[in-house]
Amino acid sequence: MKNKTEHIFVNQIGYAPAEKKLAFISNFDGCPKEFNLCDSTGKVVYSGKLGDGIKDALCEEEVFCADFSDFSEEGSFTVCCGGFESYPVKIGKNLYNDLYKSILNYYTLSRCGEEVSDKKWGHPACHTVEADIYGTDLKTTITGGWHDAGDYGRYVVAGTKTIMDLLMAYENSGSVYSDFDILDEVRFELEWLLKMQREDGAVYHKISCYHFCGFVFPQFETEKQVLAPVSTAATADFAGCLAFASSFYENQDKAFADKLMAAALKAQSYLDSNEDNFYSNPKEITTGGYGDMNVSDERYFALCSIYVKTKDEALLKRAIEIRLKAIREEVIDPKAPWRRTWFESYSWGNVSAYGTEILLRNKELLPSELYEELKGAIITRAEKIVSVINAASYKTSHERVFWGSNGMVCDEAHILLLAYDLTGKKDYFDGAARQLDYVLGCNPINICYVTGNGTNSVKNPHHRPSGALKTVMPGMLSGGPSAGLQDEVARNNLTGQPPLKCFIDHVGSYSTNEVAIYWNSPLVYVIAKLGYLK
Ligand code: G3I
Ligand code: 9MR
Ligand code: ZN
Repeated sequence: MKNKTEHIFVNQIGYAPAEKKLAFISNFDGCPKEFNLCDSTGKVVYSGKLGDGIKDALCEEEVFCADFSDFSEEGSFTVCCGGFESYPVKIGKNLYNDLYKSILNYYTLSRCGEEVSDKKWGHPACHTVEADIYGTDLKTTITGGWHDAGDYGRYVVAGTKTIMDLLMAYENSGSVYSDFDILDEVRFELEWLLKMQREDGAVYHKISCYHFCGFVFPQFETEKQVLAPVSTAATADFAGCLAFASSFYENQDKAFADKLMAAALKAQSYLDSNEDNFYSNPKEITTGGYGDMNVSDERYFALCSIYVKTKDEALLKRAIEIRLKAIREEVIDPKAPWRRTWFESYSWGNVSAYGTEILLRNKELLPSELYEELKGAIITRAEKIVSVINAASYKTSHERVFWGSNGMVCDEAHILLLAYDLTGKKDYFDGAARQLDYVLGCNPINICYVTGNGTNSVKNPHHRPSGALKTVMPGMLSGGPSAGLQDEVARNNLTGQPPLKCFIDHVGSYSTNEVAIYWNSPLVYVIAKLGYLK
């Protein structure tokens, strides 16, 4: 018995009337060359020809594009082809408001150290017990911050990336989406970050229990916590993030803004007088690592962000020296030619694009040739991403599919949207929109990767509160397919699958189905920037 929806993949949240509208159809016996758009009565309201099939190495099947961009009537439809029918396709305005609210509400529900009031997901304050300061006999109590992901750890590297994305989203959606106070939510994480800074300006890498707990609600993880050693990555991310964030609070709370900036400068001063300190878990700690053996991008981000606040040209000079040194000393690994040592990125492990974007927004503070060079670097990255998208069966930006791939395609969409801001070239805007289509349903799993949204969405994420309640918290973007098969469930169920099918909606698959604050945050940014809230 064929499943009517199995071959047609659509953005399950909806399409903007005036924008490009693509559905994807995986080849099947007798697949015709045309498709129809049908209204809720089954009446054909639009017919079109399928594009040429593309069979790429990410999905290993021939996939056709069904382009219905020139149909702009608002309403609910289905894409029909050869007896198969898609999930409902909505065309209209303001289709993203509920999704946007739910992916933002995830942060409020993830708050640590204070009571969370929610009928289903609420709980008393958690993780208020003392923490060992690793390597000393001292203890401290550090409350606040968001739980990182499916676990309850609180990691500086993850929190700072999240804040950057949410604040950049706020710049585009703050006025449109007044139902959710992004600045207030981000302030909750900033207040926690301030507690993570040591007297000398260094920043502790994370605070968590020594080991991951079972699938219980947060208040039942009562084991001893530990404040992990300081790291250059955490200190530099802290400096760059808090300097950038300080501008957002200057009007509403100058004292808080000044506190953020002072802490950023103190972190920078620590960086200036200390060699790189690469984090890796001490043997007693087995929670998340966020290890990073290249912190030139973090140092660059910090210098760029503080430069535009202080106008101290020596900082700009040092930032550019870091960038040029990395490019000059680039050693291409023949086994991994894609792994460049310097390219603009918004990922948690390579935050260089935040620095470059901050500089490009302050054109008047840059020598013109530097502005042109940085603009050229973003355009080069965008052109490469667009060429990958054009050759991809599902128009995605993956070159490889690894842990957190759904967050990665949203980060790549951020690069495209920055390039669009710089050039007005619509290919970049459209390429970013395709990444949103992909995570919301235009994928070979035929799933909306955001829990509680869309017709067929992720139900069993690797997320402790959801696992404990055996129901799913809405508004969380699953990490998505990962060809690395880095957990037992993935290895047992996905071996032999093509990369984009290396996903299983199973609570045990943390490498393909966990959720994370810094996978939701680029999604928040992309929706806000595409203007889908209007
Ligand atoms: O960057 C390389 C890429 O160049 C290469 O092509 C690819 C395939 O080999 O691997 C990529 O590296 C992967 C990296 O994620 C990319 O960010 C590593 O294989 C992969 O092991 C690494 O996984 C990280 C995972 O922790 C394990 O360390 C995820 O990024 C990171 O999101 C995840 O973070 C966890 C926290 O530790 C704990 N809290 C949950 C959170 C989400 O799962
Ligand atoms: O739940 C943990 C998840 O947050 C991490 O991303 C993942 C990788 O570090 O580890 C998960 O914890 C598992 C541990 O690694 C192995 N034993 C089972 C734990 C729960 O799945
Ligand atoms: Zn907690």
